[in-house]
Amino acid sequence: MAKLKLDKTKWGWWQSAVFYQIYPKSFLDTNGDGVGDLKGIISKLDYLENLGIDGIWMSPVCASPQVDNGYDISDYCAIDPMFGTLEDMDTLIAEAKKRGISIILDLVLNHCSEQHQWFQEALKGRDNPYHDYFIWRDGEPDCPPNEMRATFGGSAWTYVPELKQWYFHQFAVEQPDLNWENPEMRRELYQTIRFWVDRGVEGFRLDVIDQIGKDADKQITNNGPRLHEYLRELSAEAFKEEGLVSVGEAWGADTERAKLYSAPDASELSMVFQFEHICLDQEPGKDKWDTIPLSLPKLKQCYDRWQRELHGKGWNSLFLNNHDLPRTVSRWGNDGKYRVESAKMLATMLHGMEGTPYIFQGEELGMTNIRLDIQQHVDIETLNVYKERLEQGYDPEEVMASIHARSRDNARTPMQWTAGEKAGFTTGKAWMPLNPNHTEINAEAALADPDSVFHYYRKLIELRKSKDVFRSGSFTLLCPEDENIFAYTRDTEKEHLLVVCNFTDKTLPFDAPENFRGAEMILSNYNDGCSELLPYEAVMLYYEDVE
Ligand code: TEU
Ligand code: CA
Repeated sequence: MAKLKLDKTKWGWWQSAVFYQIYPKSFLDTNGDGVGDLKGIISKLDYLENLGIDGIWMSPVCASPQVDNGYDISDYCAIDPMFGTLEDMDTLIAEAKKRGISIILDLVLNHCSEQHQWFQEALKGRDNPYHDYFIWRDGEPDCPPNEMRATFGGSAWTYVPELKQWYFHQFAVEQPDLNWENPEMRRELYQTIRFWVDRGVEGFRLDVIDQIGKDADKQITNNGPRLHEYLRELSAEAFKEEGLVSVGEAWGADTERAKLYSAPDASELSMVFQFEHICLDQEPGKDKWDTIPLSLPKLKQCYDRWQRELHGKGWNSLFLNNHDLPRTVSRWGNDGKYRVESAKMLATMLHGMEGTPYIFQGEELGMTNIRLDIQQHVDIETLNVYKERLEQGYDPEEVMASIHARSRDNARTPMQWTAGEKAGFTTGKAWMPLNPNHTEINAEAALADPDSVFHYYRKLIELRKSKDVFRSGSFTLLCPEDENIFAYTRDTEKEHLLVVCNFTDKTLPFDAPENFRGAEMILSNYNDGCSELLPYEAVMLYYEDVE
C-alpha cells in the first residue's frame, strides 16, 4: 500500500504521522570509533522508510562535552565532530525528505553545558553581559541558597569562589540552568531554532521544557508562573511556520496543562510527552528507583482520562519507550517466552489510541533490557544513584536490582542490526556494551521473518494511516476494573474499532461487545479468532456502518 502523503506545510499533519526516536550514539557507527554517527543514520533511511515512519526525533547531536550524553550542549549551532559535520546533517535532512521523513531535532533550552561560551563568559564577572543568562545567588561557600537537590544527585547549587556566588543546575553540575527571565537570552535561543529551521529541520523535541519557568528561590521547578507565557513567545518567535511540529517533554504535565501546551490554536506546542502512565509503577512519594507492581486498572484509567480529556481539545503523544526509560517489553511485557507476542501486544495497545505514536529505536525489534555490572554502566544518573544509595546504607544487591529495572542504560545499548560479532553496530569497540541477545534479536533476522515484531509494526503503521478512526475516533474504555485485559473502542460517525490486549501469560475468555460480533479482524499477533485470548494476544476488530 502506497504511503499516505502528508502535507507537512499544514498545521496538524503530525496527527496522522508516526515518529521514530533515534539515540544517535547507539544507532550505527560508520567510522569505527564505536559511537553512532550521522552517516550511520543516513545509511538506514531505507530501513526506516520501509518501517513506514514519517519523522525522526534525534537525541542531541550538537557540540557537547558528553557529561549527559549530549544533553549538555556547548554550541547550539554546531554538530559535535563525533557525530559528523554540518554537511552530514544537511545530507541527512535532504535524504530523509526524499523519503517523506522529517527531521525533528532535540533542543535543550532549559540548561546548557558549562563549556558553552555563554557560561564561560558568565564566570568572568557579575557585570559580564552573559552573567545574567544563568541563575546566580550571592552567598558563603558552605551555605547554599536552599536545600534543592539536583536530579543527578547532590545539591542543585554549586559555588564559584571567585564570584562569591552559587549557580543553579537542576541536573549535573556541568549543566547550568538558563535564566529564562532574561529576554536577551531567550532571543538568542530563538535564533538558534531559526538556524535549524532555515536548514530544513521540520520539528523540535524540547527537553524538560516545563522547567523553563522555574523559581529557584521558591523551589519551584516545573510548571512555574511564567511557563506558558514563555511558551507562547517561543511559539510566536521561533515556530512561525504552521507545519513545524513541536513536542515538549513535560514530566509535570497533567491533562489541564496539556490542553494549554497542545491547544489547537497553535499558541504553544503541537503536543507534550507527559509521564503519568510511566510513573504508575513507582512507589508513591518515592523516586523512580523504588518500584511497585504495575496495576493494569490504574494504567487503563490513566490512559482513559488522557484520551477523553484531550479529545478535540489537545493532542496526545503515545510512547512507552525512550532513551531515559527501561525497555517496555522487559518492564510491562514479557522478555522471555512471550517476548514477541508481548512486544506486539504493547504496540497494539498504544497505536490504537488517539495521538502521535513514537517508536524508540529497537522497540520495533522487541529489544530488551540488559543486566550490567555497575562498572559497565555509563549513565551519570545511574552511577550517582549507586554511589548515593550505598552511602545511605542500602544493600548493594537491592541497589543493583533497582538499576537493572530502571537504569537509562537499558535503552542505550547499541542497536542490534545483525547476529554478527558486534551486531553490525560498529567495527570498533562500542561505547556501551552490546546486548548478548543480539544473536537472535536483530534487524536482519526481523526483516527476513514475516512474523517478526518489525513487520507487525510496519502493518500497524500502515493500518493507522488507512482508517480515519485511528486519528479522530472517540475513546471508550471497556471493563475498567479487569486486571488482565485492556480493551477499548474507538468510534467515528461510521467507523468502529475494538482493541483488545491480554496483558498476561494466561489464556483468558473474552466476549466482544455485541456490535463487534462478525466485525473484521484487521490485526492480530496470533492470526487466529478471538473467542479466547491466548497469552499476550492482541486483536483489532473493525467495521463500518452500512449506509
Ligand atoms: O530528561 C528529563 C529527566 O528528568 C529525566 O532525566 C528523568 O529525570 C529521569 O531520567 C527519568 O528516568 C531529559 C532528557 O530526556 C534526559 O536524557 C536528560 O538527562 C535530562 O533531561 C537533562 O537534560
Ligand atoms: Ca562513529
